[in-house]
Amino acid sequence: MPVQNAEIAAMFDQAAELLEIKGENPFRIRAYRRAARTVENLPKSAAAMLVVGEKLSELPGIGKDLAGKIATIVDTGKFELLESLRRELPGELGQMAALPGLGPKRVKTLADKLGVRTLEDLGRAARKGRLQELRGFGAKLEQGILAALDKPVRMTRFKLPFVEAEAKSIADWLGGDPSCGRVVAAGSYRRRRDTIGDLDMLVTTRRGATVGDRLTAYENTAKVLAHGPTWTTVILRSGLQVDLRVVEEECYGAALLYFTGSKAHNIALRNLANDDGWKLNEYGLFAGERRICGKTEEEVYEKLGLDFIPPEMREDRGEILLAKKRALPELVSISDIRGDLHIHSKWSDGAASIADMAHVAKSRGYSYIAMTDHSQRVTVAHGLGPDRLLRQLNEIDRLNAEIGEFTILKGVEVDILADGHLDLPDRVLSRLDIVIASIHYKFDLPRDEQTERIIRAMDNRHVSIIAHPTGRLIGEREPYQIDMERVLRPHENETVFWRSTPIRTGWT
Ligand code: DGT
Ligand code: CA
Ligand code: CA
Repeated sequence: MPVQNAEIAAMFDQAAELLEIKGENPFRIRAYRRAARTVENLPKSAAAMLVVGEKLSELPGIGKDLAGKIATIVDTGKFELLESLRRELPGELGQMAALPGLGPKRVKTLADKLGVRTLEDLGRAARKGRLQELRGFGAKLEQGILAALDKPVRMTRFKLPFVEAEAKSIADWLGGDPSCGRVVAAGSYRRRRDTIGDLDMLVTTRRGATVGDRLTAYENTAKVLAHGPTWTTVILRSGLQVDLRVVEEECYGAALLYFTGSKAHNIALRNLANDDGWKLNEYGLFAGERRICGKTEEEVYEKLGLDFIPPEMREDRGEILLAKKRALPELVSISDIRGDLHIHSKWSDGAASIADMAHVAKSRGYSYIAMTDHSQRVTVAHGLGPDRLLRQLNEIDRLNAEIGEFTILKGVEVDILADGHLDLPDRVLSRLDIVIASIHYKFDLPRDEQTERIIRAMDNRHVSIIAHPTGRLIGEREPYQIDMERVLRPHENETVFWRSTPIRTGWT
């Protein structure tokens, strides 16, 4: 099993973090982070690209040097720089940098000034009040760190796209066994939750043990926790646990239903079955000893008097009642998406030109995109001030005149300043079709102030959308404190909370 893109990206990210703790050149640090994002988002594995001779050095943010490093990682599974950084900076500095309020810079200060190297050192120093004596730390930060250290160790969950890559390659590998029938990933993965605790794979065959053997022999399997004729559990190199269940073909539907979950949905279905004097389990739906059905999920839902419930809705949050009333809503699917209203280009921190993005969007069948580069306050993203933004509008006019049957809307992602004012004057905002307002700093304001800040931004009549309204980064950053009910409540004298002028789409 070749090294996966996510592993390469993680190595680059960890190296960047340790380089930052060492106080190395910020350009070098940024280069590793940028390369990590590029590798993470590649449509195919870097290892596979190297095999067919595709040049990694032509990817955005990856020059000859980094391409060489990726090739070595793919060859050896090792990143020499990261290993030497780990030797140089032992302890738990990386984990520390991930704590709220701390980052590589502060961790460096802690290591230099207080000799803190482990989480335990950190807790000790914080309890003695040593942190708040340091410049730029303060009592509040110290409290925050103590609170974070106090929390029970959070179980690591994995992001959906990451698990998707793992699931596909496991399915390919298991499918190589001639006795293997269907291979499907169930559990929270099939319900498309944003994070996944472990991956539940279901396989149909009469020779379960050999498929289980094959999983234990998978190149990415790091540890075998359990292995029997119908159930195998392993841990992958990435740390992801995989539960493999083997069932016979005639139980496929009932088993898939059971292992897709959620647990709450299963319990509700089982109760429905009980109401009819039946029994539902992972082998089928039974009346006494007699099997009523179980080969497909559809049959089971039908016998229970329900419409088929898509996995994404199986959370016992009202879907069963709706299915009984034949009133389930239709889910939004990719083909429903007509455009994208939040796009960055090379003008700020995007990777492509406006023309390239418009053409790709058009080729995907979209009717429109809105260009929404950052405003000037976000200097790291090379944000746009009034002059550059107005120049961008000319470029958009030119492109719209050429492209035909497609509209590039003029927009911006304007920063909400600390007091709720916006980072661009009204005279500029009034020239745009769409204005996204969002917060990129001062995430730690008290709830009331943060809510006021956003509401004030919404009161600007040019603002059409508040982007990432909680600031949460899945698995990386907690949401900021905000009273969402209040943000969503219609303003007095207002019938709807949509506070902008309608979008002018140009062709309608
Ligand atoms: P995760 O892994 O934490 O993201 O969430 P799930 O939903 O994948 O949970 P997991 O892996 O523990 O179990 C997979 C499915 O198996 C779950 O969605 C429903 C079913 N299941 C597990 N335990 C029970 C149980 O105690 N009762 C019932 N009825 N179903 C269960
Ligand atoms: Ca699971
Ligand atoms: Ca599981």
